[in-house]
Amino acid sequence: MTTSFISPDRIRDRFSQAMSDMYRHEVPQYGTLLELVDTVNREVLAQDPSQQAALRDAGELDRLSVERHGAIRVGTPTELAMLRRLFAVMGMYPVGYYDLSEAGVPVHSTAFRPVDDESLRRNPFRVFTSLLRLELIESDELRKRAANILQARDIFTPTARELIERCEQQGGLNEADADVFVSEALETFRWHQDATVDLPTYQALSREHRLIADVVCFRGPHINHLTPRTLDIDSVQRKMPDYGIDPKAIIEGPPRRDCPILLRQTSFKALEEPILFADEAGGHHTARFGEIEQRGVALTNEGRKLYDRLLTASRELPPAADNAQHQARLGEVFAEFPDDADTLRRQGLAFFHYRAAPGAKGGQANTDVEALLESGALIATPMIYEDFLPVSAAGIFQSNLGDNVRDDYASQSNQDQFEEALGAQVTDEIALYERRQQASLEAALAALV
Ligand code: OOG
Ligand code: NI
Repeated sequence: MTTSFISPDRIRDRFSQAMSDMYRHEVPQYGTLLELVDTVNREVLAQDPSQQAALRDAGELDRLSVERHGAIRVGTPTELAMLRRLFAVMGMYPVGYYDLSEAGVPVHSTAFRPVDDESLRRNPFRVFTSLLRLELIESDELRKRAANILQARDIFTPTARELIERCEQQGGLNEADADVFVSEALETFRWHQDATVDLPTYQALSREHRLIADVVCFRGPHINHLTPRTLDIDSVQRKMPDYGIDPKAIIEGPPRRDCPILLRQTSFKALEEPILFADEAGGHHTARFGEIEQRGVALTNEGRKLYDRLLTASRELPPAADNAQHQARLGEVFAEFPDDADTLRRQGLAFFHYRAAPGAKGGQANTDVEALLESGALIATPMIYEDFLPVSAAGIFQSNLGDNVRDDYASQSNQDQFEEALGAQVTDEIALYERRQQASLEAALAALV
């Protein structure tokens, strides 16, 4: 008997759709954000037919409204390791290591995401996944209490576990199993308004850090935000209040540019939600929000160093009064960063995807890339940044934890410890862009012979 497996890309596509439907239902304000993003995207396309044509050519137009990422936080190495296996079913693998302790958030993180060109094109959905670092809790008593609470929960359904194992053994899932997998996997990310602990325990953990209470006190790692893609983040930021949405103070990441780099993000502040505690006490918790993102070209190590240097310089300026002022200052500081694709490429600051022009032949011996680009035989397009930025992520975390959050955890980057918990190594994101760029160049040159 032959079984045919459905591609992990399709499972990821169904999963991200199911997650979006669930989240819109759970957090109605997120649905409002999606409407705003859709309106702004339509406006941009109507004003800019060339961008519309470019998006259509790239097969992107009907995918515009598909969510680009989500985020969760887990409590134990065992949970993280099982999540790695769950995401692998959908073709999502751990890329990058982010130490957030430096920014006062006691977690370290990775992004589970598709890695090859074709899978990224089909559906780039990724999940920013953080592991709580209980060892950063000072009080012995509280640390042990949190560990015990986490030990007692299982965040996966028995059927999800079974299907993950089946997928690993068989090398894939058939259509029917994939459907069941999607709905069972979804259970892990669902919101529960009944906490697993009593109110005093919640309060004690919350006093240590709001994030610790968020991870420890519930049955599972509820999805805490989803993030659609916008074509004009500045416009969405300005219009949020008109839609009754309260945006965070500033847009994170680089300023607006002609040639966008990396990632710009903003979010609306987490909502206060009613909770029923295990002792029947009622209370509130703020956890879930909505975010939007706009992505630009991925930077090489050199480019990233320049970005980090300029960002640090901008952070040394006095705090801006509002987003407009913040953006204006950022723009001045970033004037030093070349803002056209050719210069970024020639100076080795950004990654590009190469392809042979249709019908072009460059001759066997011609591997002079500049000459081929010049003649139009070879075409270079910016390679989109698929990852996250630790300073921006910290800003997103902080704006959703509310005020008065302690932030005195020292930087304790520990990738080895994270990988041990994960049960695998994370892929270095820069090396991955490098490989994809090289492979596209080799394929393009071969096509020109
Ligand atoms: C994750 C925050 C980071 C982003 O887009 O940088 C993030 C979280 O709050 O759990 O999602
Ligand atoms: Ni996010």
